[in-house]
Order: sequence, then structure tokens, then C-alpha cells
Amino acid sequence: MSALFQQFQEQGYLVLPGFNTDAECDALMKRAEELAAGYDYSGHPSVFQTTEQASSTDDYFLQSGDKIAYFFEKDAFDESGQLKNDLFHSLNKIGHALHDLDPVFDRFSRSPQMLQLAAELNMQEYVLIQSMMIFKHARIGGVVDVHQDSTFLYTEPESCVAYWFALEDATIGNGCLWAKPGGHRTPLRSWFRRKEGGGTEMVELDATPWDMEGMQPLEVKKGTCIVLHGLLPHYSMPNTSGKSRQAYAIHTIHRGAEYPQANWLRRDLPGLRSW
Ligand SMILES: O=C(O)CCC(=O)C(=O)O
Repeated sequence: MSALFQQFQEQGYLVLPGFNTDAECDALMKRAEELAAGYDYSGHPSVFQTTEQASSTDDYFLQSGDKIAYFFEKDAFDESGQLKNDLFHSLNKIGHALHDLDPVFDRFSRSPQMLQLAAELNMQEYVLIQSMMIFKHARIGGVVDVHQDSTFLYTEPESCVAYWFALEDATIGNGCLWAKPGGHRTPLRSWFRRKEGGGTEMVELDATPWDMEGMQPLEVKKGTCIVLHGLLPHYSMPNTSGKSRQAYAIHTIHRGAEYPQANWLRRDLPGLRSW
């Protein structure tokens, strides 16, 4: 067992500064901006502020697992369906198959240092199931409530591991991640899944309240990789600062774990690539 794996098991997360170069981070942000610039959002469900909106937004989300899809900040549109800001600065994130569909994201997700890290953590048998470009724009980027990633990528046994890459410096002011050492030694609280008949539901698995005491801000420099255990409760605050806090995240699960059909994200699992 490597010392790094042992630290991951004990702490529930790892902070790895200098994992990516500035140039690698810049290339990813540039690519995300290009994708956003080429996106015609006229048919996006968030444009239509009607009673149909909730279900069509749900459908757009549920179909995004194997696509490059765009998600707006809450309240990005006014009542007439016009963006209040420019398109790029209205986006909350792009997901969820960037790593398989876009060559720049593919390269970043499967970089030589990533392969080396996966080997050191003995995680070569994990598949990349989800990716997200998270913008957290200055003054606009919203809160991400406390959650465990295994809620959204539920497997039996639990196996989700996330890699969160700071593409810019992340501070308390611009909405860095918060977590606490050992926080992953706690039950999985809920399972977010597809409801029979359509839509989604959050099913409670364990009623233990979140223990927020000891939560620490993970303030990190651009180029840092944070590895997160699927049971680790974590969150981020709104970006109230004038500095953006872009990040990229990939989520992995063990190839051998059972992946229920009810999970919100659907991929052709046997066909999924590892590193
Ligand atoms: O980037 C953030 O602010 C939160 C990301 C997160 O919690 C996640 O990817 O699970």
C-alpha cells in the first residue's frame, strides 16, 4: 500500500499542489470558453420560464450523461427568456461526458500524471464515468450544498472517487471546497435516482445529521488536484469575490462494482474507458 493511498484512506481526501501546469489549466479553460461560445442556447429548457420548465429541465439533465450539456446559474434568465449577463458568465457548468467527447478534456483527464496517480492509489480498475467544468464565476457562482458524491454515483459496494482540479486559485472568498479530515467515516445519507414513471428523487438512506464541526476551507493554488472519497461530505460557498474560480472535476467508479439502472447518469458501462 503506498503512503499516498494510506493518507487517502485515513483523511478521505488528498491535496496535491502542482499537479497540473499553468499551461494545462489555461488550455482547459480556453477550450471550455470555446465550447460555450459555440453553444446555441435558444432551445435550452432554462430559456422557457413556463410551468413545463421543471420537467423539461429535468429531462435535459437526465439525458446529459453521455453528452456535452450546458447548465446555467439559477436566475440567469429574465422573465422574457433573455440572459441577464453574457452567455459565458451565465453558465454554472458544462457536463457530463467532456472527458470522452472532447479531445482537450480527454487529454487533461488522462494525463501522464493522472495515470501515475491512479497507479499509486491502486485505482487502475476505475472507469471515468462523469466530468464537469465548474465555472463559479466572479460574484455569480452559486453555493454547492454539503453532499457526498456517492449520492449521485451510487454503486454497490460504494466506490466513487472524485478528482477536482483547481484551474485557478481557490480561496474562501471565491468559493473553495470545504471538507474535514476523516469526514468520510460516516454513512451515505442519500441516493439521488430516477423515479419510476419519470423525474428524479432523493431517497434517504441514513438520517444522521451532517457534522459541520471542524470543516476546513481547502484553499489551493491553480494546478492543485484534490482527490475526494465518495463518502466525504464537502461543499463550496457562493463566489462573492471579483475573482473567478474555475475548476474541472472527474468522477470515477470501480469497474467491478454494481451500478444500478436507477442511477440518474446512464452510460454504456462495459464500453467506458479507464485512464
Ligand atoms: O466545485 C465546486 O464548487 C463543488 C464541486 C463538487 O462538490 C463536486 O464536484 O462534487
